[in-house]
Amino acid sequence: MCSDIIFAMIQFPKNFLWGAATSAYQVEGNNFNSDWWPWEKAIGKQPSGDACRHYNLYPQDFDLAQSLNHNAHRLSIEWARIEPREGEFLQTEIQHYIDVILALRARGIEPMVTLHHFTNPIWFSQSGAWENKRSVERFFRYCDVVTKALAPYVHYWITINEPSIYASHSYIFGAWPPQIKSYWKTKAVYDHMTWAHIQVYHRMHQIYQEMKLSKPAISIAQHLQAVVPCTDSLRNRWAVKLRKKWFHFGILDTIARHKALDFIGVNYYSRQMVDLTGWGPGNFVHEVCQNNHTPCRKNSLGWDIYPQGLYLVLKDLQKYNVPIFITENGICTLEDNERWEFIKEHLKSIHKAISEGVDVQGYLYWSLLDNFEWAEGFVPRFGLIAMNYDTQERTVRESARKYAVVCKTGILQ
Ligand code: GCO
Repeated sequence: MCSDIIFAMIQFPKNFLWGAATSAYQVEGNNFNSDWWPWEKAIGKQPSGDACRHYNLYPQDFDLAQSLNHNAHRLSIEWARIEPREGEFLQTEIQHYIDVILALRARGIEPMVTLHHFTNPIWFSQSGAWENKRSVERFFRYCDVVTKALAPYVHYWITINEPSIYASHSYIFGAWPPQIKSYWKTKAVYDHMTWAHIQVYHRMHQIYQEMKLSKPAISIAQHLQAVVPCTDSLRNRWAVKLRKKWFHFGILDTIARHKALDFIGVNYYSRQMVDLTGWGPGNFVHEVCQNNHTPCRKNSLGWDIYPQGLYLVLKDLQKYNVPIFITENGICTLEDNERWEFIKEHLKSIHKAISEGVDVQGYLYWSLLDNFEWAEGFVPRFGLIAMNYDTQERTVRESARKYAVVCKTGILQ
């Protein structure tokens, strides 16, 4: 059995942030200046098309979030809308995102804004994307423009979402654009993203200072899995150690060393079972055991549901001594009661970490709405709110109503 955690009193700290997360490309629709747009069509996957038409329907979606007692919401800005051609910044699009953020604030919902969530402008991709070392200054310039415009309205920022997932899916597994398989390129991409975060972080703080605004809180959203060895063999122990170093702590250590980490954004979904069958680099970097040694429930994409792993991850992060926000945690399923179970069990795991001194300050469920799940298209259903993509009709799920009680009271019954 995967879930075996039992607790008595489940009360979360005062001022805890409660809400959900989305990303622009996955919900807005019609992001035709982004690199995923031509790629979806080229590979013949389900295209993102109108998605949830959130670009226009955001007031209605935020009304729903408000009615569900959310006091925080994570969203992202689509770089390709702001800068569709290199160096050309569109004031109308910047204003759009100001309006979006003000719409949240008007509903008493604290925004957390992500500047890069997997997609790039087409021009940026055509000039080598993150492989090119000029990516750092290009991203810096975009962030500079956006921060100057949005600083008065935003406190919490994520510069880059899941650098390790972007780098590995695009450059190790070749599953996402530009579909390359090269360890060297992966390393270059990862290094450029790390360096970009550090530079942008310091520039953003400087902008807030120049504008005489109180200090913002800036981080990355880090994808973290519970890395669990199937046996205690030397090979497995090494693999766990190396993977945690490469994919979990490496980037956090570097940005903490450069004093560019105000909090940690944790995206947690699942565990990874480690049972290596060889000593090759591929075994160490990404071999995942398929033998189901300790079976547990799975989501509709086949990912193990492993709530106690979130506790383990949080304990591992305690050493950084900064606040932690769960910036994503969610389940895709067609059985909504599984969603509520999932949320409940993960909240228990978070509470256990809090009761042991881990400074978790918020929980943002992935996702507010069913949405475009990248290469998987619209099939996986992660939303608190169900989408009918034919009619664009939204339906609040029962799990969302149960979660709303926790959002309101800070108590998990
Ligand atoms: C990610 C992304 C989201 C996904 C979510 C479910 O973290 O991978 O931030 O865009 O949709 O994680 O897979």
